[in-house]
Amino acid sequence: MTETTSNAGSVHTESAVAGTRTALRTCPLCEAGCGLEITIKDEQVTRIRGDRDDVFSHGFICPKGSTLKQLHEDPDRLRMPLIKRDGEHVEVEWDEAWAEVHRGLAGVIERHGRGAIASYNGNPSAHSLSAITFARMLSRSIGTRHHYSASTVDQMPRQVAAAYIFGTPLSVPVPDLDRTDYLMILGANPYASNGSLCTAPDFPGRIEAIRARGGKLVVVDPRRSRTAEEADEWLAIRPGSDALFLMAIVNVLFADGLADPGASVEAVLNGLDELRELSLSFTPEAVASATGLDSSTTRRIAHELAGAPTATVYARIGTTTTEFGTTASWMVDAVNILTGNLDRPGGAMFAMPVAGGASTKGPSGTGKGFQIGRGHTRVRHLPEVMGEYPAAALADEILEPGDGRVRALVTVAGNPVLSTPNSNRLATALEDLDFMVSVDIYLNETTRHADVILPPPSQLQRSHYDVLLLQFAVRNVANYSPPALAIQDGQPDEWEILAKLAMLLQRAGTDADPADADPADADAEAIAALVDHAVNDDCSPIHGRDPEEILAMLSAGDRRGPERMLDLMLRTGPFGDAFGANPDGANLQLLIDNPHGVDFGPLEPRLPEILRTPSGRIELAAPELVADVPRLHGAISRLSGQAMVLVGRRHLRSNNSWMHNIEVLVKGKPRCSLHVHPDDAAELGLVHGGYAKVTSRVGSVEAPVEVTDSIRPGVVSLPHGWGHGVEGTRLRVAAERAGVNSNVLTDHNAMDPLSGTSVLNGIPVTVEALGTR
Ligand SMILES: Nc1nc2c(c(=O)[nH]1)N[C@H]1C(S)=C(S)[C@@H](COP(=O)(O)OP(=O)(O)OC[C@H]3O[C@@H](n4cnc5c(=O)[nH]c(N)nc54)[C@H](O)[C@@H]3O)O[C@H]1N2
Ligand SMILES: Nc1nc2c(c(=O)[nH]1)N[C@H]1C(S)=C(S)[C@@H](COP(=O)(O)OP(=O)(O)OC[C@H]3O[C@@H](n4cnc5c(=O)[nH]c(N)nc54)[C@H](O)[C@@H]3O)O[C@H]1N2
Ligand code: SF4
Ligand SMILES: [Mo]
Repeated sequence: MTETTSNAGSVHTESAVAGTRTALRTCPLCEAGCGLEITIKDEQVTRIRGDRDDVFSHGFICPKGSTLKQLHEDPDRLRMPLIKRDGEHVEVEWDEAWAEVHRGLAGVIERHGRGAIASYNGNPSAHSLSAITFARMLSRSIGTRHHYSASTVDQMPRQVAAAYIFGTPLSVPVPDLDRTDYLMILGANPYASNGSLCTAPDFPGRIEAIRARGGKLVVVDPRRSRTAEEADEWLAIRPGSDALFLMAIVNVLFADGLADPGASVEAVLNGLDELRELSLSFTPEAVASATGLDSSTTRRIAHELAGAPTATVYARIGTTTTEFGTTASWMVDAVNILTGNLDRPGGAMFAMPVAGGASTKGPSGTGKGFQIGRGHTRVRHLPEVMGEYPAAALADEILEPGDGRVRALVTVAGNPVLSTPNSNRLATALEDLDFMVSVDIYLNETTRHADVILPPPSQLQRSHYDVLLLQFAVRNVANYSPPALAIQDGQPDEWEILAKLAMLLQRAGTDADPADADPADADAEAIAALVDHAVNDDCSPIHGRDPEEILAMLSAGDRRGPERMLDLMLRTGPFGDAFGANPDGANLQLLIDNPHGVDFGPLEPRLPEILRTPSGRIELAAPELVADVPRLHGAISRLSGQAMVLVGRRHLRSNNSWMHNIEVLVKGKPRCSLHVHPDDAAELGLVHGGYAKVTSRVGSVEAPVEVTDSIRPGVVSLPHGWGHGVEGTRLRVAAERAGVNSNVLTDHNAMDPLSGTSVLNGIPVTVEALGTR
């Protein structure tokens, strides 16, 4: 296999102590992307701390960042492929694993055709340079529409709204944290999560700076989260009602003559009058019983947002994973626009991604716009969105007999058995498959169903650049890290695994020998196609150049794989060197020479250049969004009468479902507990430290109770990603603090129809006391 770690030593500084060196590496665990300084002695990591010279994170790190060492050393982390034999996973050599993958896929294709293969991509693939550059090759090679991912249990609504309004699913405005005077956060808890769709290392510090300079923080959350505790004001909203609250703010902005987008935005704004019409009936009084927020508060907040020198509204998972996720995201943009805060410092701005930004491609100011529904799921007829189907539809597609039934599954960095709705049903479905292959570092609740597991090297053995997440950064920065530790002999890099899997999928059904599929060939083909595309694209800065010359420049020093592709993205990006045309511009060498990152400055206004709508204007009342407003109306009375509902929460020392095998992170008080308000506890006979049975339409779990006034009455909270200790998994630490899986309770039928995203917050439940144990 191709060796891609050849430049690993280039930024390492040898210290005075013999055999000791320092490596710099961006943390890949969450969206903050903190710079890490890693001390390595005799090829063992001895210390990880924040890189004080990192241009973006300035030394900030959370408790998870330093555990990349424990993750690397975790004896349960897979180093060799596993094959399931007689129901048990056994270690095998790579060649044997590949032969098994080839056999398995070929068998399914022979019996059922290509339409029977599906893929699921999980969250860590959004942070992996290998996956960013090669996962597309893999999904194309599958040759079906059956793509599923964690996006439809996460941010898809935010992307769909942005796509209709601004033209691409990556044109998502981010709150200009460092310059704003007023920040309103809905459904996000950056003190635990460190932010999402807002790449901002030390988000908490940036929030504290707002208050230190005399600004205001308002947090809208049914829980008094850690972030709410730091806020000037906490609004304990009823789960699922954020779209109504924001619509009421829009109503007030129009009614009280406060709506003023500003001249430059207004010059490219469609739909202002339609939005005014739409908002008429959503007065603060009309929605008050549904949101649980009194009308005077809503009015005051609208006036504060309009009156602040600058203000920005930011909303995340507590608003996107609800039945009105897309509408809530639309309303966030609407409020930012109407208060004159879109595209200006201190408001909501667009990043200018240094590499690979969708919003920097194609003709500026206009584009094809956005459509969904190129294909529908077989069973529930749910539309395709951004090239994928809802994760919550996967189990149906496997279990329901008939033509086109899914019979094989490829998972990459995903744990859908803990992360997607009605997970018991999905576990049953996975057992029913003819063949499953997983690219993953653990034998866990999902991969235990796989016939073959292909483990990539550890995070510290791989290079890094956040192609995706830097598209949502609060500054324009670029930071590349080479691998900190060398890859073991014979261990393929993650991109090589993905490329080879793609090749086997393409060749399945032919009599090609799997041993002949060399990732280097797929890489060569892919880069040639990318270069060809760039020189033929009249919007590219290298339009008309000689592809051979470009390819030779990219391949200098034997650069290959993700690094070579990243170099192309950097050089053809908005700050790029355009292969000599702009000699001081960015390229990979610049980033290698600047291992603490390169700062390209604060966000700058990007209107109208950023727009990619067919009209070349902001579509504030896109017909697809408008068509769903009657459904929002219909929810007012239902939400007003809502009984007990379940929401989630995150903890700083946890990371979705997969960092629970790291002792230093999970030790201490069990985190997977049910938060209950004292009034509800009294009424239901629940006691602190006792157990409760929580039941929804689709399932039930038993969890320890924590009585706390930090939650709104009528709401209980359980974190997701737990429920370990299942037979056939190999997560010894996690099994000791197994917790329960909250997605046993979430309903696969409940979704935001505009984006196919599951409702994970505001789940109707009943809660019964079980006594103490
Ligand atoms: N109820 C409820 N459910 C939720 C949420 C919620 O708030 N509430 N949140 C949702 C959100 S936002 C998300 S993003 C999803 C996450 O859902 P998923 O992406 O499905 O799950 P993760 O827990 O991130 O699991 C990541 C998997 O990748 C593996 N892994 C880790 N690093 C690597 C790597 O470098 N390479 C490879 N190949 N594998 C790796 C891990 O072992 C694990 O199996 O969960 C969603 N589910
Ligand atoms: N430590 C840690 N960090 C993480 C992760 C992790 O698992 N652990 N996961 C990463 C991932 S994949 C993501 S996507 C991000 C997510 O980052 P965030 O969006 O900040 O996610 P949470 O911390 O879960 O905060 C969501 C908040 O929404 C609230 N909420 C629930 N329902 C509603 C509602 O209907 N309305 C409103 N207004 N609020 C509601 C919850 O009480 C909770 O406080 O975090 C990332 N960072
Ligand atoms: S905040 Fe996120 S990126 Fe920073 S150290 Fe923690 S897990 Fe890593
Ligand atoms: Mo996520």
